[in-house]
Amino acid sequence: MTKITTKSLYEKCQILSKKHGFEISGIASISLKKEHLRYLSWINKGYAGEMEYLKKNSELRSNLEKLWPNTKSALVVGIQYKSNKKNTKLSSSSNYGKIAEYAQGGDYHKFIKKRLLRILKELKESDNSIEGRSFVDTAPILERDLAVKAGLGWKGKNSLLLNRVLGSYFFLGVLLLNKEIPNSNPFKENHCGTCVECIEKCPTEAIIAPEIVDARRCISYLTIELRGPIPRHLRTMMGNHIFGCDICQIVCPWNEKAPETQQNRFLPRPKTEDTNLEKLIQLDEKSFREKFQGTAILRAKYDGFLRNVLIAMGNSQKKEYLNILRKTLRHRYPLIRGHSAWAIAEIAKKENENWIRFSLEDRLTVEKDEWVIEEIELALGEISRTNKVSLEVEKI
Ligand code: B12
Ligand code: SF4
Ligand code: SF4
Repeated sequence: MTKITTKSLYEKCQILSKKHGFEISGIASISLKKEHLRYLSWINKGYAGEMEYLKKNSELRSNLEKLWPNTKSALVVGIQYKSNKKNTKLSSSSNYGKIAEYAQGGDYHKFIKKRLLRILKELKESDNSIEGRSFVDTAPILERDLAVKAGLGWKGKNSLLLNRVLGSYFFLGVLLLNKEIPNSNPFKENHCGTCVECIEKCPTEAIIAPEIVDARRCISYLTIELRGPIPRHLRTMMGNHIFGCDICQIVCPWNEKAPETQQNRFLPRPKTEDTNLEKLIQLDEKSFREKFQGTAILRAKYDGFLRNVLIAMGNSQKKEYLNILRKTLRHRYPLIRGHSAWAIAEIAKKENENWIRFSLEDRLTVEKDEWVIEEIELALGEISRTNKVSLEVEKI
């Protein structure tokens, strides 16, 4: 079989990327020394929180040859997932939880990986000495930095990769190849200009400087990656986000005219769309798995997802939820019991009814988990404090 020239390999990569549904693609050089130093400083400042996988093998990120010794270049691809379908229930009612756009359709990891492998297969048909390895989130790769080098766009102040046509609602994937391929021109401009919308509108002030996100404050991290309790000082800032967050993308002017995805797979699934909080909190583990099968939502795990739902219920301050929360106060998962106590206190702030306090005091006599006991005590403290304040206000 004749060997393909590097120039036509470059063109072939672009053509095949389009053919397999990737709207944007480019070839990047594989050295990321400057970006790696910044990455290390980000890790050392503790911004990764409990994402241990980001701390491991950090040296691989600067040198993709260490990740796969045959690496000579990287094909970087982007695929749009934005849907124009609006969930009208969400905008009109706080009975519903918000799921980030990327997670409302089918999971992207396997889908993108498969398509990258198809590209590889077709590249091999022109030259069977071509080898490759495909990655989507799965390896210690600085995908957005590689994407800048591949000319796909610039890193916005929210740290996401922005493209002038697609905005930021697209996924990235990387195919490492064992051939030297001419590099695309790296993207040099930064089109954020003086805009600071994402920084100003982030509800938890997680974007601490342009391009730097302290993940420990980011709702996406809190609702997806964090396994234990949500830090108390951040709970009220989370609103009704129950999986991920899109605020720093919604407010971005570059997303206003972004086109809709061409992939039906990424459109919201009817099952995922129904995010009625009262229904979600009553899911058992089996029905949770069935409802969200094939979506990224399973990553939060059952107790983590219900924890998020409880935060949204507490933030709704709806009295109707109190009965159900008394039940979840007895749930078999401590994480759910503890957050139920918090949600009860948030709602009880508005209600001056003794039975709410009694139900927490009652639970305190049987609870064995230390963290849950602390949450109940804090909830009781919060209720007496706010009720005292409201009684004093009444006297005035
Ligand atoms: C870990 C991770 C997260 C974490 C951390 C977020 C983050 N900003 O890194 C959490 C869970 C919070 C997260 C959230 C989201 N994520 Co995410 N995430 C990843 C993952 C797996 C690794 C990213 C990583 O390595 N982060 C580590 C830090 C160090 O990277 P960084 O921010 O680029 O760090 C730079 C800055 O700190 C900067 N820096 C440091 N010091 C200094 C100093 C100066 C002066 C300057 C200028 C810069 C600077 O340099 C560092 C290196 O470039 C990638 C996939 C991948 N392998 O790349 C997806 C990825 C970034 N996520 C993605 C998505 C879609 C999201 C969400 C939108 C999901 C959602 N809707 O909830 C949110 C967006 C939140 C946000 N604004 O970042 C997409 C982004 C696509 C795009 N268009 O950019 C990716 C690429 C996944 C994919 N394959 O498509 N994510
Ligand atoms: S995803 Fe939400 S919480 Fe995270 S940085 Fe963006 S706006 Fe802030
Ligand atoms: S909202 Fe403004 S500052 Fe933030 S990424 Fe978009 S253009 Fe850049």
